[in-house]
Amino acid sequence: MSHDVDGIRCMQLRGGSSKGAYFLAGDLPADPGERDDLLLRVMGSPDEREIDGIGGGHPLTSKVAVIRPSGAADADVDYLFLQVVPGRPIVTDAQTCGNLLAGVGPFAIERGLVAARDDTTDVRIRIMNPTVSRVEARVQTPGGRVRYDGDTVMAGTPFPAAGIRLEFPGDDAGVFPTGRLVDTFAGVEVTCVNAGMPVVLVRAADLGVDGAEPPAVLEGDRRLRSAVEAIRLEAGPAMGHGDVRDTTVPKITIVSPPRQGGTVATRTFIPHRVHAAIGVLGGVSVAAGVLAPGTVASSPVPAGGLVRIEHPTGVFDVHLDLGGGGAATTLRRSTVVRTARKLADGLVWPRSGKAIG
Ligand code: NQM
Repeated sequence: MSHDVDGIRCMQLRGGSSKGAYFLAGDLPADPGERDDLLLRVMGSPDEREIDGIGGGHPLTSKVAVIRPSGAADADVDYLFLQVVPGRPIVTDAQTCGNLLAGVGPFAIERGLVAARDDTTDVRIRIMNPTVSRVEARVQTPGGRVRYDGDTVMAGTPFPAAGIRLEFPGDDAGVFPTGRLVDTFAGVEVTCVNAGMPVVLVRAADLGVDGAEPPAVLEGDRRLRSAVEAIRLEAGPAMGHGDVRDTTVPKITIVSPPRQGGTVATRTFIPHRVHAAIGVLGGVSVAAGVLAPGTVASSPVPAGGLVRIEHPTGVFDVHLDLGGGGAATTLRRSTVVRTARKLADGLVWPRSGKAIG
């Protein structure tokens, strides 16, 4: 069977505040190089607008989830996230995506990898990207079918849908990968944190911005963009990621005092465009940096560990429990609620492999 002639089975879902193409691993080439070439041609990159593919021309809508039955005894499915970078011939597995993760449970049930049980079905997911490795998704399945409609409103998505609870068990790995609560990179004090997504926290005032600007204003500020990239290029190796020029981690989150009754206000470079909201695991990492004392983002948090993160389109709530202390802080558990929706199911056809003429 030829993928180019016969098409490839694919389901498109909105997962959280992102949108992606979901594939069964068995429907894609096993060789990662061939797979990535095919995905660039399916999504439409390297073209900034992805006009000849199903990608949406923005990192948040140019995402791929690859799912297979799990090889681990304590998981039902394995989830590999691939970021197809619009405008560049890059497909990277350097990070996971907690937003597309919301669609993994529904997809696994729809494709028959997991049987719907009662009114809700728990799907145990092993994440194949670094760094978080396990999550349990609770999907609503009344009458044995995935339910997408509901009343859960999730900032970053205008319409209500059925809530999906994602629970991340913690581990013993420290959340401060440089072993310090504060570092100085490119002359700016930062906190490097990784509670599922590598993130560098920077105070807005230290970058000469207010921190409440719309994403387009921040993206249009060339001075700010180069300051952020200079920090990122120094932070990447210090966080254990090597040269990060061509990859999507770490993210940079600019923090400032809250304006809408939340715990902290954020704007996040992912890492070159500014997020319309905030990533899920990016949010968990920010929350860890806010809850731990002594970082550039530490803020008072009510008992119970609810951190309310303001972002450009609303507020993202993260419940988390930290262990250890100081630079040896660990994540014990975190829980978030997302929604997902099936948008399309069928075949996709890649453009031809001819070079750009
Ligand atoms: O942090 C965007 C998104 C993400 C990642 C990004 C995400 C996460 O919002 O878990 O979800 O940071 O590139 O989809």
